[in-house]
Amino acid sequence: NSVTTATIIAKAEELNKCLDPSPLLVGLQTIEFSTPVSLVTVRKENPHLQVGGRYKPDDCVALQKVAVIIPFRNREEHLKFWLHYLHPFLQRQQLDYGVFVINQDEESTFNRAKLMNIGYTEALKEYDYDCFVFSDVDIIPMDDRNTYRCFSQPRHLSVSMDKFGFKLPYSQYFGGVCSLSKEQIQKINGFPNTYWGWGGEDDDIFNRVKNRGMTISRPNSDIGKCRMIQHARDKNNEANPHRFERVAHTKRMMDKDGLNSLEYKVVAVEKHILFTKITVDVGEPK
Ligand code: UDH
Ligand code: NGS
Repeated sequence: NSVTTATIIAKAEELNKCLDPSPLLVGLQTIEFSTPVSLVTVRKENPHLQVGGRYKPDDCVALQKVAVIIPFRNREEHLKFWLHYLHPFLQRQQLDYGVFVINQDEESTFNRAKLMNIGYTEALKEYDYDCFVFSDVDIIPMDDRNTYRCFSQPRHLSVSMDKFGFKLPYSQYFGGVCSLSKEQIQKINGFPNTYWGWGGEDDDIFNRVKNRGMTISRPNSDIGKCRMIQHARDKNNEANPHRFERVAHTKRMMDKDGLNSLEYKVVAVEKHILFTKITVDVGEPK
């Protein structure tokens, strides 16, 4: 009967789990941005991808199902480097993963944390993901021992960035790349939707995690090394003048500003080989 079939399948999957750590890891690698890469090349480098930027190992059952969410607008060159380096990296980590580029439509002020909430919500409509990695498009990890998966506490992954001299800029820094399980995200009501423009939203997320009694997990600074692609300030992402005041009030705001107040419109969904691109209208600051 169906109960025994389910039990047998669960047992077989258990026996065939991928190893932790993955035997395919190579450790520290050089990362460089001097030679541009094309999407045609990246597609050739990754013949085992399924449409939408999906992958799962074919010889073992991945330990986690990971949705990688990239808040995005007008950074095509960075995205090519990201795909070039990260697809092979995630495959060496033997993850069952999908890549979601959440593209903010039009010219309105950029809203990174809201795009992250949207990525979480939209990815869950497609597959039973249990872990969410949120990555800036311009950050590339150097060492594949830095596993892009979830841990028993929310994890900060970009702990050792070249632009900060390979250390944390301050101990509460939670920007760049982080991972949270579905349960961890629900516990903090997702991310704030009310940070328009640059700065502070990552500190707000740090506060949410703390306020719910969780701690931040991190790799050590060798394994956590990463490079950022240098760039000029973007249009319509000026420093947010309200950021300090907002960060001071996370505790009061976090139960009413987050997944439970998220509103947006999906403008387009494009399934490419290398990624799923979801263009969204996030509205305007109130
Ligand atoms: N992002 C976009 N498009 C934008 C703005 C932001 O895709 O127009 C995304 C992207 O994933 C980026 C992330 O949001 O990596 C964070 O934004 P950011 O890279 O602007 O933040 P960062 O702190 O830089 O890296 C701030 C401006 C730096 C100016 C430095 C001049 N030397
Ligand atoms: C803090 C910002 C964070 C930002 C971090 C690093 O001051 O959002 O600097 O910025 N917090 C506030 O502004 C409240 S960086 O050096 O990458 O430009 O992530």
